[in-house]
Amino acid sequence: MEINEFGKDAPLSTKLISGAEYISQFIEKKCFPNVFLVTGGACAFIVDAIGENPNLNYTCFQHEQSAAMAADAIWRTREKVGVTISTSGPGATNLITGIACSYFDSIPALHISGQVNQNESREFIKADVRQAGFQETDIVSIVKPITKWAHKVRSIEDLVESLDKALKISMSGRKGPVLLDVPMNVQKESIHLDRIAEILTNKTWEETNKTEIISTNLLNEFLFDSNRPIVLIGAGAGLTGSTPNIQAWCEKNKIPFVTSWGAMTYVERSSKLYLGSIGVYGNPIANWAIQASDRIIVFGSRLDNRQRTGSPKGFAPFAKKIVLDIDDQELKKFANDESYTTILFDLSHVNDLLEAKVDYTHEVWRNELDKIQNIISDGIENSVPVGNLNPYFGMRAIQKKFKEKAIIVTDCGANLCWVMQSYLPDSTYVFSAFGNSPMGYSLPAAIGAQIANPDKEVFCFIGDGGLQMNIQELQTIDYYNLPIKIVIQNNFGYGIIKQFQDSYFGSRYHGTGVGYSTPNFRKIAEAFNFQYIAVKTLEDIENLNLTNTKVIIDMHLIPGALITPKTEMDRFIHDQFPYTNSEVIKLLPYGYPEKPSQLNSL
Ligand SMILES: Cc1ncc(C[n+]2csc(CCOP(=O)(O)OP(=O)(O)O)c2C)c(N)n1
Ligand SMILES: [Mg+2]
Repeated sequence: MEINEFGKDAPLSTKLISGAEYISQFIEKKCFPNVFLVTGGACAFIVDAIGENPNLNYTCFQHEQSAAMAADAIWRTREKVGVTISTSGPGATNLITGIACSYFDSIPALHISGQVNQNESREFIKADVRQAGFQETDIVSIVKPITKWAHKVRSIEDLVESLDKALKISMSGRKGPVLLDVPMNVQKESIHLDRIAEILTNKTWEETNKTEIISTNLLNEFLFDSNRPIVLIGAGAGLTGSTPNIQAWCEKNKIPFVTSWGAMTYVERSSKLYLGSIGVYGNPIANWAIQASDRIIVFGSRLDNRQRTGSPKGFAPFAKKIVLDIDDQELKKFANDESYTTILFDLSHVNDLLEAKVDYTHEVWRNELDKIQNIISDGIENSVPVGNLNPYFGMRAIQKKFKEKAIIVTDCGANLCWVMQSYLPDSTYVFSAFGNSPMGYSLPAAIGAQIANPDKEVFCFIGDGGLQMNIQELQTIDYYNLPIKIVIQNNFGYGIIKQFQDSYFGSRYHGTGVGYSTPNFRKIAEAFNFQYIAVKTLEDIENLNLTNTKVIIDMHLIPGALITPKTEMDRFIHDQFPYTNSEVIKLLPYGYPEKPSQLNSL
């Protein structure tokens, strides 16, 4: 921050500003200039200062959880830091699920909670009581495990230093959300502009980022005797903006590449070398390629158990893997497996590595992959019995309606899988809260995305269950007149859990069919002033005529619509349900183990 930025031309008489005004000016200069909030007594001074700032807007949500999820979507779709303001106690605790979405997916966000006056607080009365001030909650301790930094501000000087520090921490290294808890008396206190400048010049903290110095020849050395290389691109690469360079390097050296779901949006999916996303719900050919590969370069992916399954030993059993990641703790996971080499590396410097020229015979590997692709099925036709609307075909049909550069936000459950397993057009940007995956994320995230990108078309894909988790935000969409297109992938139940119950609980639908119900979405649409369209067939979808207004498209699916393909428990990623591909295992030369228990024989 330029130290004289705050009121540098201000006349002497206005050289004092309050804590609340300072927060408002800081956000105006450093963050996305539309603040997401639900007000309350303990944050009223901040909300007022924001409202009185002609260069800042604010959006009122109906629940703080949604404000946090919408702020998360600002970075994902605009690369500006989203800000929330909430009151103390329940206002702040309501943020938690949204903050966790940002934390697990490495998304910067700044959350500012109001807190009771310091002279009314537990700290002040020096007794270990549960609560002293009305609505006093120790939000800092509560969010510590899901923020990069959470801090209760103790004075206005501390506020000035902490805002600067919080934002820098949020955006540096492996990015993530931060929270500042600001007592009311600090919001009201005044500070001289010269003092602000002084504080920012004499910071008491320092940024540190550790990475290893590595040989530019690293990839060359790793691949020198490889016949079946694969590059796995993770969201860590996407978030550093390095994906186009990595993809260009793959194209130059003809190395097939796959992605995690989180990274799918960052690559050109129409490339012939792109095989799809991997994992439990991955695309079959991408999974097969991983399993057959002999060398895998992993750029910025934590290889969680949705990618490697609960039996990671069965993931790429014939490959040596090299993992480049900015988070040393993530790399520790691989310490006991000698097939992994790990390198602590900031992928924004990835160009240094991409000098490597790889010498291998692409055609042989390509032929093998083509052979597999030609005999396996992608599984999607098995989702529903013929004659019913297939969610995958529905997805393909609705894609044809997307405008160039449309933003697609998807939710959680079967509907998430159906969207992510479909190859979305290159020109679309697609995301979800992949690591935390709370039901109801995509609705407020679509609001954040639409506010941050008013010129783009925003689609919110969501299940009937997920919609009910944040249904109150339909009011926010109506009030701000946002032209969001909501597609309910309505299977009248908690589909993904039912599928799990089919496999392991003899189709006893406790909590998913029994005890779960859906409202009349037509009446819901009417209550919130949405256009409502029910679609029951592919033709209905093809005939959709979407205009620039908000709409709920209620896509009726049969309750038993399945996620196909899916890797079930105790299987490896190439061995997915429905088991139409199992025979192919035998055709391949690599002698795959079929069950984790057979791994020792490898
Ligand atoms: C907040 C939250 N509660 C519970 C879950 C567990 N869960 C995951 S998916 C799911 C069912 C989702 O139903 P729906 O939104 O209709 O999606 P479908 O699987 O039917 O497409 C549940 C209960 C969750 N992910 N998030
Ligand atoms: Mg459902």
